[in-house]
Amino acid sequence: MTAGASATAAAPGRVNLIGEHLDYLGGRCLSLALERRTTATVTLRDDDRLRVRSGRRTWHGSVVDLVPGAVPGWPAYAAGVLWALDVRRGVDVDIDSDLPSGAGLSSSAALASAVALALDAVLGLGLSREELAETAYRAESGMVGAPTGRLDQLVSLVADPGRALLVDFAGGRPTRESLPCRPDAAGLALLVVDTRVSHDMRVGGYGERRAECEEAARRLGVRLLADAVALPGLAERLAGLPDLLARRARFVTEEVARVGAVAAALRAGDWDALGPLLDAGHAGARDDLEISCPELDLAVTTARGAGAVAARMTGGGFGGSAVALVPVGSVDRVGAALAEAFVERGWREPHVFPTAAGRGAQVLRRGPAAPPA
Ligand code: GAF
Repeated sequence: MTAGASATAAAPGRVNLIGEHLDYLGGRCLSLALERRTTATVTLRDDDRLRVRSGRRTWHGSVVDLVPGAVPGWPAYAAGVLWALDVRRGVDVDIDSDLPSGAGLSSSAALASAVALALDAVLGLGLSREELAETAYRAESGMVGAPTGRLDQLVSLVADPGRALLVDFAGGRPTRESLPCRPDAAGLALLVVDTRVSHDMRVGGYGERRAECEEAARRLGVRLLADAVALPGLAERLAGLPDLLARRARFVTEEVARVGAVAAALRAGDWDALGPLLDAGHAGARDDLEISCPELDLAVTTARGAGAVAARMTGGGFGGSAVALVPVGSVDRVGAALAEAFVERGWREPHVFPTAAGRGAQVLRRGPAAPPA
């Protein structure tokens, strides 16, 4: 490939309807891609330099010096893709996004997925969507050091518009089923409520929860904690665990059941069934897995109180966003109630926006470099 050749790809963020933290625990997750996305243009250079630019922020380095932990901040997600693919020629990566970052909407997976797809297009690597998702995952876990599961990258790369994705992480390789997800056809809007409390997956709570769940699995004698649902006498076994581990395990085993029920409701187009299921999912995330925060709790109770038929926190937690299914005629009321409730507590107004189930990543353009904006 000659220097100057370039490709542009766009990859969406995601929200999870249910199945939180189950991707690394061998369970099923039910997610949909957002309409908001990150765009990456990758342009080949004739040296070994790597330049990553987003708006006015630029990072420079060399592709031959890439080692885990070497690149600070957001450019590491782009650099990580080159590292994961062992690309040794220099590139310019130009990033643009309308996806809020640090909002639990997997902006980092969208960034890595967009770079992976654009790089695949410009270098003609011919990788499958699954291989690209694995590449983006390795960029995030290996290069950046975020102890995440494999859900976000897969959703970003394979989602279909108007469909939710039920991904099963039970075997070595995730399998998936696409389910109808058209709340608009039932007169409902899907709102994302970004609390603007940001959490970094690389530090703190997320990794701690992962370690606790792995310890609970070990003590229960199962390989992955989601497998505990099949244990005979589960309630007694949970009672024999230290309280904290019992609560983590209870969340996981109950969440496994909720995923099945929410998937069945989507297949049947029964949106009303989601109310109690998402309520229980949020309560479990708050009380047992302890990944919620006061802002997420307020977002959920306020949205429900103002007319949402279902609401819960979504994503890794400790900040980030909630999702709410709201009758179209109540969207303004729910938005106003959220703003008022947050301001009343002296918090910043949440950022609320509607979304449909969006399309997975796409190559938007291939060819010579686009002229500078
Ligand atoms: C984050 C992680 F990156 C995912 O792998 C997943 O565990 C999610 O939190 C929680 O469901 O987005």
